[in-house]
Amino acid sequence: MRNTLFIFVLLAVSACPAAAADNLNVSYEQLLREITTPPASASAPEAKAAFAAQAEGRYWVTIKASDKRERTALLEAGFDIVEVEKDRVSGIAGPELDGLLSSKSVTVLGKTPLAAYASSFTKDFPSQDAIYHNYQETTDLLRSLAAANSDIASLFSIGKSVEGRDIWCLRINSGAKGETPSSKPGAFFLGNIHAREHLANEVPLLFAAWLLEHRNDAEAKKYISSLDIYVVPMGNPDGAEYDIKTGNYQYYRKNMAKNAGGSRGVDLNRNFDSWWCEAGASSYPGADTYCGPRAFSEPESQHIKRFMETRRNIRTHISYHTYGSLILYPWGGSDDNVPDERDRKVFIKAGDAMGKLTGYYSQKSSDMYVATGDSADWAYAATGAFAFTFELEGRGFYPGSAIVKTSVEKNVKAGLYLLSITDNPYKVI
Ligand code: 0X9
Ligand code: ZN
Repeated sequence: MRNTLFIFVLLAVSACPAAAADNLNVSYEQLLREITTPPASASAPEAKAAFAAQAEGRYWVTIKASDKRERTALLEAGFDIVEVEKDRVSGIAGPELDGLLSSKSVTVLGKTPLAAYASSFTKDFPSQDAIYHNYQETTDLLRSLAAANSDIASLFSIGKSVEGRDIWCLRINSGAKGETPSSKPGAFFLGNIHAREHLANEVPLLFAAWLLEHRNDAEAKKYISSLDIYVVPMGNPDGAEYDIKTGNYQYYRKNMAKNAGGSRGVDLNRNFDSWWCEAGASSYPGADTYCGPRAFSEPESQHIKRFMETRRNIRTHISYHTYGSLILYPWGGSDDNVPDERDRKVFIKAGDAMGKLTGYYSQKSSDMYVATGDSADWAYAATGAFAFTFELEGRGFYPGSAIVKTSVEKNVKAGLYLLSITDNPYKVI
């Protein structure tokens, strides 16, 4: 179904370049329409078997944890916190955590085999979520958008992943193209550095599609002509592909690095050089919060580093994650406030404004838990960009297809707000 759409867009674009903007109108609306009407088909039995094998020995666990210090300690022990409630956290634990779960220091409130837990989501397993964009579909859509808007949009790779996939960046700028520097104020939207957070690809991807479709509306036009806008929707393409490739979700978080000792993956949101691996991260390679052998050990985080360091015009940034309906601002790796009082006020004001537009709750990142090495802390510390982490809405990592339309629409508003302050973020205070 999706392939048909891409072929249509590509044919239409190549056959009639002058009508490209009209075709994109079809494209964006069509994308959202499809999202509300998912195809109904059952998962293949062999895919179910593959998931069962992957889920073997892994559990969905609820543990007592009453404050952020306890939450941080659990992250350090390698527990993959997924949901935070007042007095407890829930998440995924593999066999390596058996010792922790049976120790006296931990109160386990619930423990369900991951396969049984996941089966409650069967109606939204990948065969029914075909409207989400996998890596090839993301690539195709980005290419279509760039081709149909070649006067203001260009596509380039910021570098390759561990497994050699290009990490694509769509740039929207009425003057500079590709990797040519620009002195216009820049905004950088990054998605999906955690593999299983597929909605975090859709939101920036479709925000880019929205901007280009509305390129002639006064507001979008203003930003397109005055700003340097970058969208990297899929920051961890290997992990995102691994998570879906059997047809059943794997609950996979990390990249696909081959670790010493045989395990797979580094948590890219613990691999940045901001108090690297000091808190809320694990140095155990098998853990979901594994920080890697050293800061920036991973090509994906290295590319994001280089990308931002070589574009010092970038003033605002969102890294999209799921889930929690939260807007988080630095610091995440320290209990402290950012030392610059004016900057702190900008974070609070802009976070609250985007909170109103999305219905998300804005707070200092470490108020959830302290976790060092995250990309937003690094981005702010190293480049001065006002860097936010968005935890998009939804119950679970696989919230189904209907949520995409809702989430994209509210995040278009937040994205536009961020663009509106990118020329001078200090104007909000
Ligand atoms: O733990 C993370 O990396 C993010 N949550 S997620 O469920 N998407 O994995 C939150 C990062 C917030 N940053 C800090 N608290 N440092
Ligand atoms: Zn995440």
